[in-house]
Amino acid sequence: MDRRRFMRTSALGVSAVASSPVSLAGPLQTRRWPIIMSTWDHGVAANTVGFDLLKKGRSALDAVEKGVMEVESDPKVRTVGIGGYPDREGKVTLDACIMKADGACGAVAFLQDIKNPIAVARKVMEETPHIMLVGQGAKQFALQNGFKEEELLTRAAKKDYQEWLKTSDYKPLINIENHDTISTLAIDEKGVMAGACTTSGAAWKMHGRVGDSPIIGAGLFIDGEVGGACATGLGEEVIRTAGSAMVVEAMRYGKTPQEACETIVNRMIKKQQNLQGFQVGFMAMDKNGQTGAYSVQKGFTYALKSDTVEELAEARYLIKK
Ligand code: SD4
Repeated sequence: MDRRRFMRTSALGVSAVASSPVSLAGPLQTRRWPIIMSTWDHGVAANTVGFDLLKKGRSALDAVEKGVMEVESDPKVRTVGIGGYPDREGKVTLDACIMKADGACGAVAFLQDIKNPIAVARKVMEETPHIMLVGQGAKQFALQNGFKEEELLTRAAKKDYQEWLKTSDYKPLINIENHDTISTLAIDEKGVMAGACTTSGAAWKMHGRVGDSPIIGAGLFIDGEVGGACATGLGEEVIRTAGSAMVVEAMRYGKTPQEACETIVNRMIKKQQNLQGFQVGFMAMDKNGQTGAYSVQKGFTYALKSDTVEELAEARYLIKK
């Protein structure tokens, strides 16, 4: 296995036996939490913020929300939040969702001018009878809830857009460099899991296009009885296979998180024969904090942080050239 690691890395060990009455983990399972895991290299920044909150006794929900907000708010990250690549009309449109172990969830899609879509998604979950708000309605809801309207197309993103306009070359297949959604899964001190997923979506997409990231069951799925999973990469393929929900189902029926990610990538590949440049990665965590990750192509990295492990690793992958 190809694994790139840095910082302090040590093996996950038996640290305690789950005994909390509110824990969703079985009483005899090995406790591996608090733990947090995020997609891609920028997952390190999300984990730093999120793990700090977990250690202060805050909920997994707070940890995943605040963790990914760190990345949404960083204009240097070109695939999430402010500074994200725009669509073919030069508009930055954002998608995000958040989910708790008990099935509560919220999402926003095609949201413009608001840099932290994940916080709006949480508000949708907590303050409305709905799960998803989109476009103008999502923006109106955000403004009513105190979010600030901001220009999300930074100077750097505008420059790239103008460069892109010269050819306007749009391929719906993924370019591995321009798709780096942040998804985060965490289990808090009480053994409760939550997840978050947020993105500016595919660069140069059609105006109005929404990918998998805000769709519960596609970009993210959490079931406290089993665990959680999230996706990154070409959203159309993830939606087609109900990706994250299927990874969780595979765990429900006995697969480890690693096996579950591999099973669903393999299933996806059976349906989609055009593998040129097409990347999807899944990341999974079971309710005990065991983790796994797998992608179609080389290059999908994820960051993991707990009391005993802090690493940035490259996931195993299917297509060996
Ligand atoms: C999308 N899945 O909009 C997102 C993009 C992505 O890593 O994940 N990038 O299709």
